[in-house]
Amino acid sequence: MAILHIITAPDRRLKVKSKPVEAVDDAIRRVLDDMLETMYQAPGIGLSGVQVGVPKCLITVDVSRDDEEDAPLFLVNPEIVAYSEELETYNEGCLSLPDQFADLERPGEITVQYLDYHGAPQQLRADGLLSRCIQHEMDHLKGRLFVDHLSAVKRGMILRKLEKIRRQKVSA
Ligand code: GNR
Ligand code: NI
Repeated sequence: MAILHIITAPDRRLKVKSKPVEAVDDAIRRVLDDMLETMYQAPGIGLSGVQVGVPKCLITVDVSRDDEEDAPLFLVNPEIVAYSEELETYNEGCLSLPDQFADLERPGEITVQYLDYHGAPQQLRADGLLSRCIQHEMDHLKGRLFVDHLSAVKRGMILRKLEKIRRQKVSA
């Protein structure tokens, strides 16, 4: 297992559309294991392949609380097959937009089909934080970040702030 580097915005690699996985083999499982370890270490509740430079349709999620058992979830080639009409608002963050948060409306409940860690087809109905996290990760697979849901003004503010932080780090 290995900790992978998480790409932060602005970076063109975060805009790449991820490719479906052809077979869930040992090489894919190794990437999933590394993604999970990277996500726990960050720490975050979700991670997509594209964020660690692997533009394949791979997602890890764990929305269990600190006082609960770990509940890792691996989603390969996820497809959302149903959305609730009701929208919910949640203050979203992203490991690729460090320390940046914004309220975002999304459908509260989803049904997602995917392949699990063993390549078996699964269907999951999710609400609350799990639904939020899966929708956020699926945006990454389409090359989208949560700031892409905001107005151009708000998005520009966040991205310029991150550019400035990067320039300070490079010159330090
Ligand atoms: O750790 C994360 N927390 C989070 C909080 C609200 C909505 C979405 C997320 S996902 C984020 C990790 C991440 O950036 N995954 O891509
Ligand atoms: Ni994210």
